[in-house]
Amino acid sequence: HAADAHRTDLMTLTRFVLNEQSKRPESRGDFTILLNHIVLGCKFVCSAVNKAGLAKLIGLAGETNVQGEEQKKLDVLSNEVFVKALVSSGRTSILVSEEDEEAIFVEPKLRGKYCVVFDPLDGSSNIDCGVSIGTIFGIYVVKDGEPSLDDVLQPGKNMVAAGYCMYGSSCTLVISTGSGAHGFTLDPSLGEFILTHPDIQIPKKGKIYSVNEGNAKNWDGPTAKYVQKCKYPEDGSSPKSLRYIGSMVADVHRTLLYGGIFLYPADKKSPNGKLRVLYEVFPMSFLLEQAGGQSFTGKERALDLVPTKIHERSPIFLGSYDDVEEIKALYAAEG
Ligand code: AHM
Ligand code: MG
Repeated sequence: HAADAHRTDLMTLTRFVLNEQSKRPESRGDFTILLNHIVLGCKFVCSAVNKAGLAKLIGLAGETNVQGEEQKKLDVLSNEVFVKALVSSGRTSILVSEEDEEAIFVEPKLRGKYCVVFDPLDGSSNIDCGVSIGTIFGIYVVKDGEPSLDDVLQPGKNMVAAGYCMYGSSCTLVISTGSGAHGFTLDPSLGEFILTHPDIQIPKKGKIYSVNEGNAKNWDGPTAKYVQKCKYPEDGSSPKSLRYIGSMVADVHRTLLYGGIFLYPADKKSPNGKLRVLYEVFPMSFLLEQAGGQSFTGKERALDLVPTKIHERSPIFLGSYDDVEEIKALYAAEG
């Protein structure tokens, strides 16, 4: 049909979220406004990432971030864009960014009811070679009264929304406000995110595992046993394939669409793993659960974890329901 070639009824991200919010009687459009500012940040970063080679944006900015890593110019730029967009939305009170050691408390006249935790540009080791990178974010609502760190040191299950934007071969934004995980693709000619992956359901069991095996000599028993079973299954099934990009957003996005498991376990050198609870582990765990998968820390459901510091880390095992069940069983057996 000729009509199919040009869809005329486009479900943009704004329209989708307005629809979702209209089902909530208390909604006054604040969330939609906040999200529009997050989307502006994502579009800016997408455009900057695409032009990275041209604009000579790549390279060290000569600064070091909180975790002692060298910052690339694109990280700095992305962080600034997100902070300014979020503050100017007038809908936030507290911001926690991977790039800022301290939480940012928004000045009283611009305050709103949301806290946003985010990693403005994750996967920094992949910037210079043009491999997929992304932005990750989670959103909490502040309690009444003066905003405080307690508003963000909340278990992930208290988030009201979470999402990521992947700057890959296309620019894809996946978001959940607690009723499913939905994927949108940026149409560059329109400058709009269009719904392309409604209600993503992760396969119940997958054929892929994703982990940095270079750390194997330092793994604990259950992780080592699990990965061994991926390669040499004991139940007659085929071995799993290994895929590891080293950008959490890209590795999780593939896991969500194709199924399987993503692991960033503890090891002897990093007893809490590498990934950050607030703006890496929680948003991804939220999305995975919304898509029918699971997320586990090695001890508990990841979304039950109560962070005590804004830059806290945790081991993470997330993916298809059945695959995460297996790793849970191995940790349970260890006692
Ligand atoms: P970053 O915040 O410095 O970009 O590090 C986070 C990234 C994740 O995207 C990815 O899952 C992980 O680090 C990869 O770590 P490793 O290089 O140790 O495998
Ligand atoms: Mg990161």
